[in-house]
Amino acid sequence: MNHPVHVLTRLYLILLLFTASGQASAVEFSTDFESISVTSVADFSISDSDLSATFSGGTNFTIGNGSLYHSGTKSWMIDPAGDNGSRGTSTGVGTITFSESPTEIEFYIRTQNVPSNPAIASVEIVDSSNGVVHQVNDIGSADWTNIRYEVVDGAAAIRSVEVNVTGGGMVAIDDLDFSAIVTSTTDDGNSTANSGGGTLNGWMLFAWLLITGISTAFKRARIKN
Ligand SMILES: [Ca+2]
Repeated sequence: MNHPVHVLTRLYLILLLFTASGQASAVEFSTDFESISVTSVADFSISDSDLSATFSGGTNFTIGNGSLYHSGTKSWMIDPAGDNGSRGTSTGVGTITFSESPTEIEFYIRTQNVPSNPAIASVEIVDSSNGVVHQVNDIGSADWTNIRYEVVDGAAAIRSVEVNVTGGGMVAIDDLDFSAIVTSTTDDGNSTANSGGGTLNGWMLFAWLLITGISTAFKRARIKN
């Protein structure tokens, strides 16, 4: 087993294992909420570019109030807690979860203008240890608020986005984009376009195995001689 040819065979097998492993790439998700219609409170998912997001606690349809659409004629809307007739019963909380943890997220949010009983809304971005990493409390009805958050290197991954609304009107979320690292497996030797750290880590592991393998071969050759 200490013949250099055997060492090279083992290194070749390690290389094969490496090339069959995943290729990490940054993927962009985008939705304008126009492609789906949910008229009473229900969970629904939207898919785009190998990613998906699940929206819980709200509705998504053409309600006929232009101030609740940042684009088109639909948005994701959450009612304050209680019975809201044909839209069903709301908890006053909307939650977004993701197929892959976002590295960056952006969307627009606005409350419904009800002068007699203004809606009050807040947004929390929650990380994998249930910590609130970003919070915006002053969501208003006068204009859209742009929410944007980027995970810095080494920080905990994003688990969810939570939207709370109280008062006399709805809160609407529209034009949501996020980025995430997706690992894809190729079995035909063709690598996918990638810019993620996974590939770099893979090559570093391979280089380390190559160096230690050659070192072992030399040591064994010296012992033999
Ligand atoms: Ca829209």
